[in-house]
Amino acid sequence: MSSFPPNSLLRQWSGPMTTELVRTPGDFGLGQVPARLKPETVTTTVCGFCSTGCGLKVHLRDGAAVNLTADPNYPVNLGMACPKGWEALTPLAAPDRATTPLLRHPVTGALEPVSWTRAMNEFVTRLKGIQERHGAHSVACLSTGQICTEEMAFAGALFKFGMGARHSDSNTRQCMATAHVAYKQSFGFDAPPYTYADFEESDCLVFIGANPCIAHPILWQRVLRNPHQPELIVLDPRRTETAVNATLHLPLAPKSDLTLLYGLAQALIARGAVDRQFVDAHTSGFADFAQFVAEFTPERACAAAQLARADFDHCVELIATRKRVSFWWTMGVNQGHESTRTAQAIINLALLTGNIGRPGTGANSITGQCNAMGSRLFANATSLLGGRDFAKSEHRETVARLLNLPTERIPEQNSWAYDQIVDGIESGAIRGLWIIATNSSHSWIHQDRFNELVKKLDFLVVQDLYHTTETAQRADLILPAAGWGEKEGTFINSERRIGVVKKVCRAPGEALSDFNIFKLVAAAWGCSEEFREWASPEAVFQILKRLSAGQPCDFTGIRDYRHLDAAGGIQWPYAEGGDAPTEALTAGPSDSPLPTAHLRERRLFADGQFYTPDRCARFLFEQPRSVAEPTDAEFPFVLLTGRGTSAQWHTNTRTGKSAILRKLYPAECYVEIHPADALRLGIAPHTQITVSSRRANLTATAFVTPTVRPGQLFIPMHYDAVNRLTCASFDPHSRQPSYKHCAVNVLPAVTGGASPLGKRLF
Ligand SMILES: Nc1nc2c(c(=O)[nH]1)N[C@H]1C(S)=C(S)[C@@H](COP(=O)(O)OP(=O)(O)OC[C@H]3O[C@@H](n4cnc5c(=O)[nH]c(N)nc54)[C@H](O)[C@@H]3O)O[C@H]1N2
Ligand SMILES: Nc1nc2c(c(=O)[nH]1)N[C@H]1C(S)=C(S)[C@@H](COP(=O)(O)OP(=O)(O)OC[C@H]3O[C@@H](n4cnc5c(=O)[nH]c(N)nc54)[C@H](O)[C@@H]3O)O[C@H]1N2
Ligand code: SF4
Ligand SMILES: [Mo]
Repeated sequence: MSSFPPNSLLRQWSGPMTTELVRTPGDFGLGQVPARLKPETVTTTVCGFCSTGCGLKVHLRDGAAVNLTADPNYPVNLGMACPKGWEALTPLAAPDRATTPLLRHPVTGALEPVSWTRAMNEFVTRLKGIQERHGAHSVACLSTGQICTEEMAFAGALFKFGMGARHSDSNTRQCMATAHVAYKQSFGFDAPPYTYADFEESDCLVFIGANPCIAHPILWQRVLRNPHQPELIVLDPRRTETAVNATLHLPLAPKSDLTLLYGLAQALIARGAVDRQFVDAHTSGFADFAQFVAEFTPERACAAAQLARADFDHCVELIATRKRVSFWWTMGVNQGHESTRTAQAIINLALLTGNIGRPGTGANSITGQCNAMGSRLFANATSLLGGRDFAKSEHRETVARLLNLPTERIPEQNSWAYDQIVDGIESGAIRGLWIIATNSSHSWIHQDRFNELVKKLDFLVVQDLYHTTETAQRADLILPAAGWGEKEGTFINSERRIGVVKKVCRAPGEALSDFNIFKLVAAAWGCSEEFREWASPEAVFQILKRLSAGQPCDFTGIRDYRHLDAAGGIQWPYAEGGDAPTEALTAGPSDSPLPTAHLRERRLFADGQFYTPDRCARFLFEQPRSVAEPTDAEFPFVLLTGRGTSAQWHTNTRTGKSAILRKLYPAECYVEIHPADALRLGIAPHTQITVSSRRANLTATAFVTPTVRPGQLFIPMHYDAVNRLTCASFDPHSRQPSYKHCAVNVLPAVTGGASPLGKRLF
């Protein structure tokens, strides 16, 4: 530790501000000279909440952000932003920001401010001590899809190649693991094929377990710009905001998707809607699939999904007859007990009808967090850097060569998944845990068990913007992080677009960017020599380019941040020597009049060549299975959970800090319950009710509404008690938690009374 000079590093790293990143349009591509900072000027950045990745203009005074507006020139959002985007600067100024490291006092148990030197000293001594006593893999890491790609790559490389540990996963497991595995198995690589122009080019959009009106409002705006009078089919048990706008809403029974989708495939095959030419040339396994789905008759599908036969037939008719059908799925699919096969059942529909690779088509998973796509490719958690495989020796050798590291530094086995890490705490295999930019104590499934288990840890480090999160409050050491807007790097959005985020504010107190925290850790751990090249986010971007070379996600054609900025972000793949992103890259003909933004778009598989060894996409399927916790007499309701409003973000640590956003959603937890159930149980609107599962119960306000069907309840995930109820069950292939199904009961609360707000919620 003696050679470790945090204070000088701190001084060096806390600046400079955004000056070198503020440019006038004349700068772009014309040399590298930064514009002089004017008293009032504007820079661009990408939003740090959802995976839409909207472009924002940040208005600066004296180099610091004073306001922001939606960027009309960014090809993603075309001048629009949702409430979270407009309010993105507010959470940075919250009074509960962590401004110094905080260490739990061994006697009083209080979290007390300490210097970075002390914090790093504790970090290293405690975690190294655990490794010495219990082995290198007894320390685990849970990270995130919400920091920059350069930061997550640094975290993953440092943790595995520097600290010698193996088990790291992230909140992307809760979110995108299913899409990741489904694509990898079906297409040979984790590659969402679409571009956002497809929302406007489709003549039939099928949304499955997705509520973009709330969760991806700007993508929904893109749907509304569609000039083709498209059919909008929504498969969601709830009559969501999106379902209300559908031309056909199929309110399927929760978790009946797989049977229904197989039934749709059977019916499409039976009516001759198969694109034989495409299937023969570009897919494998169709004959087996057709045989497998033969038993999924319309009667069986409708019975399982509790749908009217006429609606089923109408859906088949639309998919069969429309020319450009696109399938979009999100958490209603990914968060299920058989989610990987369900996602692949969607992929199968696109393949068999030849709806892929053309404008307005595709089997399209919409991503969740701002950089979930970055974490899928570069977090070095469950996949080796660049979408590679830890278990393949040639992949390990390539990465070792590119990083100038001995191959032995790279673990030969994959990490445990999130749930296995949690089980590892229970068994005593995991003794130290480093949690970065995720609030597990609120968001993990069967929360009470998680929160009991973390008490068993010898050392828990939490790296967050706020010291008040449910997880930070349980930490032994809190590392104060700079947030979006206070650091630079890149994000990759849902359509594979790499965009630049910039430092437009100074982080409060001694908070450091995650990137600089990893630098401090590397120095304190004694492995900074191995990470000498990882000097700045932009230096790491060059390393990432190298790691992408020759992979499907190759982006070696991007020069640097400046290039990305000038181009309005660039979608991968964009290999060196490839077409310039400002040229027309849309595959296939299009008859729609398009804005210039369209010229900056690209989709995959126009040539029908997939990333599997035989270049064919695979039909993958499996018999449906029953849910982990079916309803019964004691717990007769299905609990659904998900996003509540466009103004709430996950565990609300950020959105809860904005007075404007707080006006846009109910302060207290509420439960959607059908009027027939409310009447039967004597539950009056806006009174308190108790919802109980086998694990816990919570009290919330009854929102009596026919959005849910009888026998179903819905509670938004943003209220912390929700995951006290959920049942820890997982898809066997992706190990993603099944957040959207557990058995519960509901009763008027013992205490009764009106809403704690004393007013109507809606
Ligand atoms: N405002 C806001 N936006 C967000 C987020 C946020 O927290 N707040 N989070 C972001 C993230 S990380 C993600 S992953 C996305 C999530 O985006 P979405 O997946 O669109 O949002 P959810 O509400 O979780 O789930 C979507 C729908 O799945 C339905 N569903 C439940 N069970 C089933 C089922 O068995 N089958 C089918 N077909 N549908 C079912 C639910 O009723 C719900 O309407 O949103 C992103 N955007
Ligand atoms: N019941 C139920 N549970 C769910 C879901 C559901 O639908 N239903 N959805 C799941 C899904 S899809 C997701 S993605 C997860 C999300 O679950 P979480 O990841 O736990 O949710 P967030 O509130 O986004 O937590 C991010 C944390 O990182 C901090 N943070 C933000 N930016 C930075 C940064 O730059 N650096 C650092 N160090 N910290 C930062 C924030 O303050 C916050 O504490 O929840 C899952 N849980
Ligand atoms: S839609 Fe997503 S990316 Fe766009 S402004 Fe809203 S939160 Fe930000
Ligand atoms: Mo997510």
